[in-house]
Amino acid sequence: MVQQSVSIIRVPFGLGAGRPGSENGPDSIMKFGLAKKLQGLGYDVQADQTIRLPEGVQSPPGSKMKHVEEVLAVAGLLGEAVYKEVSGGHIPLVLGGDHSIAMGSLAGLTRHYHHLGVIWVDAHSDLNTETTSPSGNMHGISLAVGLGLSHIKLKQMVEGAVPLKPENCVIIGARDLDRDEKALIRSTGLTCYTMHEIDRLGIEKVVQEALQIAGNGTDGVHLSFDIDSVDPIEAPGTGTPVRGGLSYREAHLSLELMSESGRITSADFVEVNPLLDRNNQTSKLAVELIGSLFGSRIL
Ligand code: NNH
Ligand code: MN
Ligand code: MN
Ligand code: MN
Repeated sequence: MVQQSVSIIRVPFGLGAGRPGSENGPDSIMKFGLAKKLQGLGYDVQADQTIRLPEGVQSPPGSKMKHVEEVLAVAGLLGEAVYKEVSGGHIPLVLGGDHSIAMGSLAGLTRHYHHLGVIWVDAHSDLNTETTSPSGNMHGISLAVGLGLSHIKLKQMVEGAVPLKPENCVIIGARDLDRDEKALIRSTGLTCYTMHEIDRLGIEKVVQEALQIAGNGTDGVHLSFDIDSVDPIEAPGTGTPVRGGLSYREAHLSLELMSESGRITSADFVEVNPLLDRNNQTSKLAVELIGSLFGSRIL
């Protein structure tokens, strides 16, 4: 991290996911000591703020994609908040909520960084569009929206936001991709390190390459970390667990390497679902992993 001041933004919003509970993620993560941890690592932690769905916003029933209006309203407010923090010199740390909120982060960030690189750590690629989505869940389209591949555009959320470039976007940890997402990965040329590449190359090489790609010619690098990237043995508290994920050590090493690189300028941590958790294991893991991103080390 280049800057020393972190702005925590809680987004207790879960309507982009197929099941309830991720709206309780931010408070649960905070409860397990995130602010203290960051302060202990030497960061100035700004008083945290909460982005809430405005009252009365409700999508009409019957459309294929669910809760579009709610997602857009939250993304607009989050985008403005992220823009304000990042342009004020703070590192935005966005706590979800489901992964649809990343649209808001990307909208706010790309207004500030015109050439933003993105590292998307996820069991999924979130590259569906309203045409291809098999579920109608908005959290499955957020990276596609970021890339300008959906009818929904970042600039609808924040004026001046620009689409991401596929050559600066990297997915890490994928193991559950829909048919059209696979086709899209091939045609857009964004880089996707599935669990297969992680097994073969090792997580260290994968993350080093990812940092190169996301950092190449960019003025900022955003990490969007979906906790379902981690194996469900370690992170059971999430809405769409997929076996065969990042081990506890691989997850930590990834974030330690990103921290060491000094290139990450903002982050989302999303999809922690306390209702599905065992003994708050997943919330506690999220606090630890964020610690690694901000410089926590064993020795
Ligand atoms: N690809 C599926 C969909 O579009 C699942 C997405 N679920 C996620 N993404 N949790 O990270 O609905
Ligand atoms: Mn996701
Ligand atoms: Mn520029
Ligand atoms: Mn996911």
